[in-house]
Amino acid sequence: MSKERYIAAKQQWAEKQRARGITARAEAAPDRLPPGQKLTTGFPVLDLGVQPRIAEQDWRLRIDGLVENPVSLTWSDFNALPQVEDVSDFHCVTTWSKYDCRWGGVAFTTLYELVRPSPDAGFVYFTSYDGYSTNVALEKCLDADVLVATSFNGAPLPLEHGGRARVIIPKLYAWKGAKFVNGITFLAEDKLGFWEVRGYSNTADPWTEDRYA
Ligand SMILES: Nc1nc2c(c(=O)[nH]1)N[C@H]1C(S)=C(S)[C@@H](COP(=O)(O)O)O[C@H]1N2
Ligand SMILES: [Mo]
Repeated sequence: MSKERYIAAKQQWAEKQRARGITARAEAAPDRLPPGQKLTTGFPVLDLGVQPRIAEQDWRLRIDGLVENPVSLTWSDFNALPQVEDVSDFHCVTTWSKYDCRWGGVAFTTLYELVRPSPDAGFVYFTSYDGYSTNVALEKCLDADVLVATSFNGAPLPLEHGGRARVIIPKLYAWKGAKFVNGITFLAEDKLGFWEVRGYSNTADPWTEDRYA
């Protein structure tokens, strides 16, 4: 299952790059703004009241759980991985959306390839330097637009938006993307994250207004 998703994600990536050259997406496209959302041109900041500033030499991204090759990546290890850019829309459950966010970093599929999850892994649990956590079904992470991002619109990711690195999962509400990420754990069973234990939806699909459980 995961393997097929992973291959499909790689194909989607190639198709998206090609499609971008042919047509720019229309702002007014009726299928672009999910129900109940309002478009913003600013970029609101949502956090738990702390923005942990991690020195380059202290930063780590641990990827573990049901994997053949657990890693603890340093900042230079991370930046030596293949880098990609992707433009996507951002939907916060508090009803604002922002179009055309240009994120740069490492594709989730690259990290998946690196650690080699076991066939039993079906869920991913993300943790952060500010104590935040969130959980996502593995298949939702294997889309080509899911990144661990370290840049935004061509500049290093600002601290308030989750620098040094944050997760971006454009097809889900933005709380599923951990800012200040420091851990990615592959699990056989789902484990609820910070907002999920507080009543937010586990699946978080903006298109069905799947906001609260
Ligand atoms: N570590 C961490 N990640 C987080 C949050 C947080 O409080 N801490 N808030 C989430 C929520 S609710 C949203 S809407 C987005 C906000 O990202 P932004 O501050 O860049 O707009 O980050 C998500 N990731
Ligand atoms: Mo949010």
